[in-house]
Amino acid sequence: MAAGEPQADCLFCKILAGDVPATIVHETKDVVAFRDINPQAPTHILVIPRAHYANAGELGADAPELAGALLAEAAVIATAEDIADSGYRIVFNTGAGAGQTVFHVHAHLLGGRGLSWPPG
Ligand code: D5M
Repeated sequence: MAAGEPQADCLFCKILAGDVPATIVHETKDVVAFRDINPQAPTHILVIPRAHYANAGELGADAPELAGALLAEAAVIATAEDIADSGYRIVFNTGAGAGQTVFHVHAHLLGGRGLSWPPG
């Protein structure tokens, strides 16, 4: 398997291909953002690279410029969604033990309510 190539059994690759519906809020040539189907905050958006990397560690190691682009777009979306001033959180669950269930790297962009620390 070549790094970054679409995976037939990947839910988010299917969303990118248009085979599974999603409410897309933002896209660039490298990054797509859509609303989480099970929102944990008034604004809960997933920001993903078009290229398939399993998790944040793989993305950072194999494609650091793309990792930077993803974070930059998350900030653009936070401003567009009007959650930047009140504060927002970007979360990469990495590994099943940390709650990752979809193994196509995604940033959870959460905002619109108070966010406590530490997370669960
Ligand atoms: O986050 C995976 C996230 O993906 C979880 O918050 C639900 C979301 N999800 C799952 N299926 C869909 C579809 N079809 N559209 C939008 N959002 C979806 P993780 O960090 O891997 O647990």
